Amino acid sequence: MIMKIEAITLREIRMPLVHFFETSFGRTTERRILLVTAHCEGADGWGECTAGEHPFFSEEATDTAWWVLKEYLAPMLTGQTLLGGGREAAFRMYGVRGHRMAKAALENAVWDAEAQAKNVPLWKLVGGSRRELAAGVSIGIQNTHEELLKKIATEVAAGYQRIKVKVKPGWDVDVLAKIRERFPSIMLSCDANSAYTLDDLDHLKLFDDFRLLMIEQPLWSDEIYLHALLQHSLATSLCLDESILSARHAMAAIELKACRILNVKLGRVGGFSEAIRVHDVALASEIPVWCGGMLESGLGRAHNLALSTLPGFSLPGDVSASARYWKEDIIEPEVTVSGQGTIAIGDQPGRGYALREDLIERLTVRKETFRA
Ligand code: OSB
Ligand code: MG
Repeated sequence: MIMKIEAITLREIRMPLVHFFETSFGRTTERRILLVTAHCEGADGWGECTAGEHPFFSEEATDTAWWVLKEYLAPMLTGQTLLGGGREAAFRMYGVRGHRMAKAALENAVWDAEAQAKNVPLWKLVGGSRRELAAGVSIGIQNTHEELLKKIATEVAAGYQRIKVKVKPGWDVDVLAKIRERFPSIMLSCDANSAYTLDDLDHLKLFDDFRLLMIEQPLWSDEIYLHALLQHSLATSLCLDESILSARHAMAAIELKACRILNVKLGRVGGFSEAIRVHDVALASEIPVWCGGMLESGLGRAHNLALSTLPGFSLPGDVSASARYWKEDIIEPEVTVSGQGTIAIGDQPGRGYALREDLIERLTVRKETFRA
């Protein structure tokens, strides 16, 4: 199919979170989200940049993404005629090194337009087949243990199939022990966002007492080999998030036995094309994957759901209801989760969730459109 990209719009929206979200690298109370629109002949595709407000999770941030999109990525695609849709968009941005979250926002916008232009659901276009997704939640560090236990109780009662809690030195074994005491049989995992080093080996071995599904990214964000050393010393499975930026990294991690589970994030790996390749590498090695989240608005959420329909996504993802994050989400309908902790995938063409463009306009703090 021939798709001409006539213009590209960048916009930044501000969305306050219903509840602050705290990880080992900091607390977020309001998101500054960069949205990209690819104005194609006959269809507008939208993509969300998952970069955070600060370069703490990765090197990227909302402002670096804006800069690289404006100066480099948008000029590479405006006025261009693409025969290969989203995959070709990724190919054409190859010359810019890194900046994967910025690239993903634009590439995914083209996939979004392609699905509309072809009149097929986005999940089918990316090769998915699952129609009922298992939903999990990621719960941040709270002010007190009691507040965390209360939050877990709420999410378990809502039906969520897996609870993930954030940990860091000083908020870990005591917290996990209390959770296990109160909730002996829930599917539980933890995410350290690189808060430990190998000096913490003996301490990390204590995590083996809590029957965790996994420990996510305990060590350095750019490290694979040392995770392999750690994995050899632990009974609990490791899962890599920050360390996996491409299918090559996934292959290395699997061959080194650095983890037994992989988290796939659209932004972190640079868009749908690479995320599908990461999935394919993992599936071929029988390594289960799940879809990570980055506190996305409904748009990024819808794209995460499409990705999660691929067959290798056999563990509950950080895909959860809009209402956990936003008083009002920018999509219609919002993402909802059943009492059994599942999300139903519809048959509508495109992303399957309409954008509330009036609301988006009201949330917008800056906007720029580029043409060839
Ligand atoms: O490591 O998975 C992570 C949020 C921001 C940055 C990194 C992470 C997270 C989450 C939240 O865990 C997942 C979600 O969107 O619910
Ligand atoms: Mg993580």
